[in-house]
Amino acid sequence: MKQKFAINGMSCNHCVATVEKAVNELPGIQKVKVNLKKNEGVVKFDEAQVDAKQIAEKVTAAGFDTEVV
Ligand SMILES: [Cu+2]
Repeated sequence: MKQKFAINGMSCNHCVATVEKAVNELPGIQKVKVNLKKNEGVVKFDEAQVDAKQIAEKVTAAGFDTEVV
């Protein structure tokens, strides 16, 4: 499935890379696209392996406030 997340606190492409790398470490992630200007990320994933809550927790652990939108 595809899920959008609001991600706060990103200020540059390094932050984008940090978020994308962290999310990609989870199982079942198919695609991660983070948009710095919109402060959001769209993640495609296999819901049999991972869920939106786990993805949000991973982003938070990487240092950015996030919520499922
Ligand atoms: Cu940055």
